Amino acid sequence: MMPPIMEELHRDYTVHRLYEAADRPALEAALRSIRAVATGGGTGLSNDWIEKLPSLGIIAINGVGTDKVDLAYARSRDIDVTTTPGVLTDDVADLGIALMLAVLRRLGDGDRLVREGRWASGEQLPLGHSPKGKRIGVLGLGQIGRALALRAEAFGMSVRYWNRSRLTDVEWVAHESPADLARDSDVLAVCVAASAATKNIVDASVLEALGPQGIVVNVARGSVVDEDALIEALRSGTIAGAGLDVFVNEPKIRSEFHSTPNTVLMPHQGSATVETRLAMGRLVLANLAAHFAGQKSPNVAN
Ligand code: 8YV
Repeated sequence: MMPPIMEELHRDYTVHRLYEAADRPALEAALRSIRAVATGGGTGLSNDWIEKLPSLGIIAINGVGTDKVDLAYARSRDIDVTTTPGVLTDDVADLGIALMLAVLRRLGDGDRLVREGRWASGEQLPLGHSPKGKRIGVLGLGQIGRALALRAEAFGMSVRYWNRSRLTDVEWVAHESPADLARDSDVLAVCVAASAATKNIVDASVLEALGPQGIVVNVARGSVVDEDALIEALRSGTIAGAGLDVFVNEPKIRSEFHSTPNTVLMPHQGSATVETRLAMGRLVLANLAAHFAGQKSPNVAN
């Protein structure tokens, strides 16, 4: 979390930082008295840790993903799990569009070509592709999926989607399955929340259905895409490319991604802007403050 947020945290609470090795002994001594955990969406808190914290009453996630916390187990121990909804929607959607454009217009390849002096030596970047007139399939039409869909429309794309539950408040074409969606899309934008039900929801059959002109963009979680299948599909030309902000084993991602063609990689930056990280941090502080004031936190997810 950003310095102003950490300052407030330190002002109002006794803070132990798990990620600072020097703090480990103090942390071990304090385990029984720790009443709140602040954590990242990609980090969460394991059940092993929850068991070590008998006084824990709240896990305040600095993010919207709850896949790294066992929500039901936390509830069974009367622990609130809170998130930071709303404030990161636009930035994550922006990054999804940025990744799509980066793949379509070969931003990564072009940047490398210029920097490495290959342009000066006469090498040409192959032509890119226009988003205009293409079909974008949004997998998971929650807040982020909707924001991404609206942006895609501004680029002249037509939107279709798949969502776990039927939606009655949108006019975009709904598809029955992820494979049906992929078959009817040029760009598959993965925005679905990670859970046991959505693990590997983008598998080999979905990538096959997307086809050799198709592009995958993932701003959700690595776990919702079968990475073996994705790497194979990129290598073999089963799909045309991918723009990825999230991976299964972050930050130590599969080394195969270093050499997959037409792939733009980002180190999980969807919500990583100064403005949004401040807004997220403020929500974390608000969730903690309400909890310690004996009130229900505003953004309890379990
Ligand atoms: C953050 C996220 O990168 O919201 C989420 O679930 O993954 C991201 O916003 C992360 O939570 C930072 O702590």
